[in-house]
Amino acid sequence: MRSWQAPDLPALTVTGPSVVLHDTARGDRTTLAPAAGESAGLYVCGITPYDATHLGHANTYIAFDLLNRAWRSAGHPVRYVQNVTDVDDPLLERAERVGVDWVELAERETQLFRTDMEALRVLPPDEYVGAVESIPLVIELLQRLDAAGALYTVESDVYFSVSADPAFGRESNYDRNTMLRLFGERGGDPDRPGKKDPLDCVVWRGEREGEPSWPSPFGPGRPGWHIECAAIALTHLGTTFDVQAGGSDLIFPHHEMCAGHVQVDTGEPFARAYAHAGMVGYDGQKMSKSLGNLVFVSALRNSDIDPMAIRLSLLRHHYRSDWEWTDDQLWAALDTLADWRRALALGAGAPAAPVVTEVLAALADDLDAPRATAAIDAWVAATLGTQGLADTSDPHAAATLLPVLDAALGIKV
Ligand code: 5CA
Ligand code: ZN
Repeated sequence: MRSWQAPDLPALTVTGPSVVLHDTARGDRTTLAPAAGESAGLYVCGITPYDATHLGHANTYIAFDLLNRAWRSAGHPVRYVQNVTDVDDPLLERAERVGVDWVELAERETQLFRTDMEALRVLPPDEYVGAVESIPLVIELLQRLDAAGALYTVESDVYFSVSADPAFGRESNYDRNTMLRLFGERGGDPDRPGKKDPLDCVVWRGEREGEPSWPSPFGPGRPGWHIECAAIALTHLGTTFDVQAGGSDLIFPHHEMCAGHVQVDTGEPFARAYAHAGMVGYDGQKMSKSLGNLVFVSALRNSDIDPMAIRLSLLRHHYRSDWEWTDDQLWAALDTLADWRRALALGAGAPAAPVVTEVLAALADDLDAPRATAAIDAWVAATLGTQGLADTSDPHAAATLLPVLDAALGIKV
């Protein structure tokens, strides 16, 4: 499907350091340095388009936009793939409940997501791929998994046997009780009778009355959730790529199952690293479509809020932390952006070269955007003379900083 419009990406005259990222599977930091001349491969799980785009979504996509940008700053081309879960239970349930056609709902919300991503200056994926259009890829992968003996059926549904995956648990490292609890909470069916292991997941859901379905060698039905991302990543990024990313609610079962499907198919590990953004809360709970405690990016934009202030308010939190949204963070970001603009409009300012070094170093250091934005704040304070004499000793300060703010942080002032 169509991706979205790319923002300009100014070329930098300095090269950033190699990118270090916290890998969920290792439980530790790892250096992501693709071989010279090779692209870095990035898969970020996309939205389920029935209620786009809340600030939790925006936070996750902006987090991994920083990774995309940090790799590019370090001189690596990036191949970026993202899916759209444009057929799945929550989407169908919402469409049914509000009485709209599920295809129309998905298209409308996907389009809204595109315009939100453009406004927030998120670099678009090279391949933006829907679940529905990927059904042939899913079926091919399922046939290979079936040949490997990893599938079985319960009534009309096809299940993946987690015992077929010798490395099951490699990504989340959760104990079995935690897996069982999260599987039940996040779309799994641990209690269904007839399964070989309660953790086995549906990979092909047999046709149900009133639900869309597609023909397959396993009977009419539709793809399960995890097989969708496994098939899309495998097809568009190859057997092993650098990073699979998403919010921390995807650690288990989603990313574990994706890795399991591909491990059984290819005998190779899936992503080299797994990165997870923290959850944004609102009114004391995780911002979620099912709870309905949402702040929409489009609603803020419709209220004349500068999207760069939305982006800045999210960048003030480290991507791995869980935090609570409050409106005053947005007002603070608007004020900060006004100060940044005032200082950068002067042309001359405090020495900019060390700030550039610090911003690129911070972002390469596990995407430390709070540290990067603090470096800009300090430069702005020195330039405006907030705490003493204004420092205008660098005549080209603004011209040096502006492209870095844009290319590395995605903030266009
Ligand atoms: N379509 C699947 C992934 S294949 C899905 O999880 N869609 S989603 O629309 O529910 O979420 C899209 C992304 O936003 C996921 O990475 C999810 O982890 C992230 N996300 C959802 N809610 C929040 C939140 N409150 N805070 C941070 N990230 C969130
Ligand atoms: Zn996914």
